[in-house]
Amino acid sequence: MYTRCVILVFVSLVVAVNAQSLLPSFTYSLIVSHVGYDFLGNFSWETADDLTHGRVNYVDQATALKDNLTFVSDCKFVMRADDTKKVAKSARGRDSIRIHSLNAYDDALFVLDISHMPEGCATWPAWWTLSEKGPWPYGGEIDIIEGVNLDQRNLASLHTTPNCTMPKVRLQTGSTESTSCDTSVNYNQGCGVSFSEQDSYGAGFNAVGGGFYIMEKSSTKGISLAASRWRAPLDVVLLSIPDAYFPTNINCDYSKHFNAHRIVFDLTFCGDWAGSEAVWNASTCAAKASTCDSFVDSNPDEFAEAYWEINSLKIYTPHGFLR
Ligand SMILES: *[C@@H]1O[C@H](CO)[C@@H](O)[C@H](O)[C@H]1NC(C)=O
Ligand SMILES: *[C@@H]1O[C@H](CO)[C@@H](O)[C@H](O)[C@H]1NC(C)=O
Ligand SMILES: *[C@@H]1O[C@H](CO)[C@@H](O)[C@H](O)[C@H]1NC(C)=O
Ligand SMILES: CC(=O)N[C@H]1CO[C@H](CO)[C@@H](O)[C@@H]1O
Repeated sequence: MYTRCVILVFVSLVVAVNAQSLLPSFTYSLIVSHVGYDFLGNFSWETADDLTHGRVNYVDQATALKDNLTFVSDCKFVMRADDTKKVAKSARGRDSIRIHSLNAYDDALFVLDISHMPEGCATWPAWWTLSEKGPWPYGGEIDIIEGVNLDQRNLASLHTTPNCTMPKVRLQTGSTESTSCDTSVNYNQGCGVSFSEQDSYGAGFNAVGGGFYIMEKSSTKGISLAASRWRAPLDVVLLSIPDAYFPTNINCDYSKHFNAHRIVFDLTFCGDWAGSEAVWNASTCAAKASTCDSFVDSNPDEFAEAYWEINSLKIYTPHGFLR
């Protein structure tokens, strides 16, 4: 039976320039709309080792479809971790998914509508964008959704070449965690902003049925991010103060640090962040296993909620063309 997808479509997003609003300053036009099957043809499934040392085995598209780690319908695109098998000590890790878009985007507004994001101990999911040209960190990295283990708040960050710093206080509702975006500072911590809402991430976000995540990448204004758990109309979200704002100015000139980006989704386990001894031990997850890796290996059933469920990914550009 064919069911029409319930999706909000903004063919042309016309928002007046407003000094109080950081997000919109153009008339944006929808140029790309990914729903259901579109993801299969427009993204590439990556299988390389995780550079953040995660206990993960990224599988190719055919394997993912065969094992139902990727599930597609007219209205849904699901990417999950395997939650059926134990992982052998000698194996690379738990089966999971990492994909990147075939297209790359300069100035654009990205609107992700999700019903569920991966949650649970050992998980480290991310929705982010990365310079197509690189090599990293040239051209920059923008982490839009990111967190680990049982986190309740989203952490958005930029990672760049040297000479990119952010003011501690700026027009955003989130709190500044670190101000240097330079990857060579603080062991590549990046400049991070923790979202103010509890439930902007993980189990709480899923409990309310998910919502929108929006990122504006603008060479004239910089980078703005917003989350909306209640599916408020998009123009309301866009006219509100963003959760995280990374301005372009003399301390971080956008044109020197960012170029066209691909879109990436991934779900790794443990590794440099979720699995670091200090982070794992500090989390209540440590009561379940002495190390993150051993937790991943022995508890497949704990990964039942480790999945992305995407309703749509829409991309708008200021002038209505790709590049
Ligand atoms: C595959 O995954 C989808 C989405 O989670 C689920 O609805 C479906 O029942 C699964 N199919 C099988 C054969 O397990
Ligand atoms: C960073 O700025 C300093 C001081 O202006 C300059 O000397 C240096 O070359 C810059 N580094 C890069 C990588 O742009
Ligand atoms: C973390 O916990 C493990 C097991 O309880 C312990 O062996 C290790 O020393 C702890 N590490 C840190 C950094 O707290
Ligand atoms: C933006 C983009 O690349 N869209 C393509 C997605 O995949 C379908 C077919 O798989 C193409 O027709 C689109 O052009």
